[in-house]
Amino acid sequence: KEYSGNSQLPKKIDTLPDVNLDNSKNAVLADKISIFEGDITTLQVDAIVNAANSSLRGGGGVDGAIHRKAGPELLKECITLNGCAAGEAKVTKGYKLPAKHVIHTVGPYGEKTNILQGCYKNSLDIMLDVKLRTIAFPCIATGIYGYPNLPAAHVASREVRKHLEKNHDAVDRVIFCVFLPEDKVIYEGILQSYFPTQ
Ligand code: AR6
Repeated sequence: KEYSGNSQLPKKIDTLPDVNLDNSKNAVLADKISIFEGDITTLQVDAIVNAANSSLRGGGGVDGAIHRKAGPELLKECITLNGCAAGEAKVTKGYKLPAKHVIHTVGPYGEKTNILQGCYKNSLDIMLDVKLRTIAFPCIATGIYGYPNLPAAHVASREVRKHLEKNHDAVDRVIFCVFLPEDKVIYEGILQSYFPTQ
């Protein structure tokens, strides 16, 4: 699917990453990053991340799609978790999904950067704890919760880069799963600056 143009998109993506890149790791890290455009529930990975709400009882958007595909056993396990605060993350099995696990995280309602950072950091920390090697993230909080797409993509890229700087040996692949054409354009525009290929 090719991007066909949208006048609301930023003309230029010029925010620079504020991580101190360890350039000696660039090639290794860039090799572990992908963009996938489409439905996250089709991905056969160790974990897909769910942009849930604090009840963890399902909802619309990607949350609805994940619960529909996983089947009712997922909701049963989620109910035992007693909810999840914004910025935190909790893991379940994947049930009927091709993904082995679902990491449920709750984005901020509105532009609260530290909470969105927490979503990525805590999801990646769970990945490490549970020894999962492949993970796919949707564009957390940018749908129903209304976080602006471009700043959200910077937060996502920065947190993943920071995590991989320390933990790249434990990670085989991080997939940014974009669902909207404008997010594909945004991630293609900025990932190169966080994950330069040389
Ligand atoms: N695969 C990948 N990405 C998807 C899919 C899919 N199947 N469906 C939608 N997206 P949203 P939020 C994208 O609204 O903003 C729920 O009701 C979507 O285009 O799902 O964190 C929860 O229960 C957007 O880019 O999550 C909460 O109440 C991104 O996923 C609330 O929505 C996130 O959009 C959470 O809102």
